[in-house]
Amino acid sequence: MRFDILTLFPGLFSSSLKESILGRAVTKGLVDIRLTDIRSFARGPHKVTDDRPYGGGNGMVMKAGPIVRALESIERHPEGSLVVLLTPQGKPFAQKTAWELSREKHLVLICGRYEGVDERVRTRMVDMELSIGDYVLSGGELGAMVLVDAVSRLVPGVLGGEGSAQEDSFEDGLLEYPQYTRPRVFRDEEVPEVLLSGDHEKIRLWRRTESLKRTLQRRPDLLKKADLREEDKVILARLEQE
Ligand code: JBE
Repeated sequence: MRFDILTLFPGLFSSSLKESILGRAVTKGLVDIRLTDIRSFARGPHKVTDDRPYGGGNGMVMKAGPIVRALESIERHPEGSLVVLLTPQGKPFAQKTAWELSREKHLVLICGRYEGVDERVRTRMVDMELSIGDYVLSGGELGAMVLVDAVSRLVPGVLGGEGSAQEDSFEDGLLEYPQYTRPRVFRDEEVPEVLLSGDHEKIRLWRRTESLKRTLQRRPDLLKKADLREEDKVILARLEQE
C-alpha cells in the first residue's frame, strides 16, 4: 500500500516511520510512504505558502497554488488514488474507517496548517475529509501519522502475530480486558487467580466479563453499537445490577 503525505514539515515524520511495527512494514516493503514538501511548490524568492484571509480576521490561510501543484506532481496509482484532507471539520476517523482505507491501494494525505486551507483545494482535489478528534492541533501532520499507523497495521502481513488486529479494542465494539505478564506478584499486587488456573473456558468468561465491565464503566456509548451475543447480555444484566 502506498501513502503520499503532503506537508510543510516532512521532518516531523521521520522517526515515526522508522520505528516499531510501521518501521518494519516499510522495511519489508508492505507499505511505501513518500513525503512531499509543499513549500517546494511555492513560487517566488520567499516560497510563500500562506496568506491573509479575504474578508479579514486573524491567522493565515494556506494558499491553493502550492498544495494543488504538489498534488498534481504525485504519481497516481493505476487502480485509483484517494485524496484525504486531515481537518477538524472532517468525518470522525474510527476503526471502521481504518478498515475501509486499508483496502485502498494509494492514499494521498494533505496536512493543513495554520487557520485552514483555501476552500478551492477542497472543492477541486479532495475526495474525503477526516478528523482524528475534537481538539485543535497545529496541523494535520499528527492526524496523518495516526491514520498511517492505524491503517498500515491492517494491511495483510504487517502484524507479526497474525490475527491480533481482529482481537483489539473496538473490533467487536468493546474495550479490551486487563492484561498481565510476569512477575506473578508485583509490589504486593497479584495476578488474578483465574489467569493462572489453566482453565481456558473460565479464562475466556473472565476476560469477556472484564471487557463488558470496562466498557460499561468507561464507554457506555460503545455498548449501544456493540456486537453482543446472548452470553454478553446475561453478563451485562448481572453487571448492571451489581
Ligand atoms: O483531526 N484533525 O485531523 C486535525 C487536523 C488539523 C487540526 N486539528 C485537527 N484535530
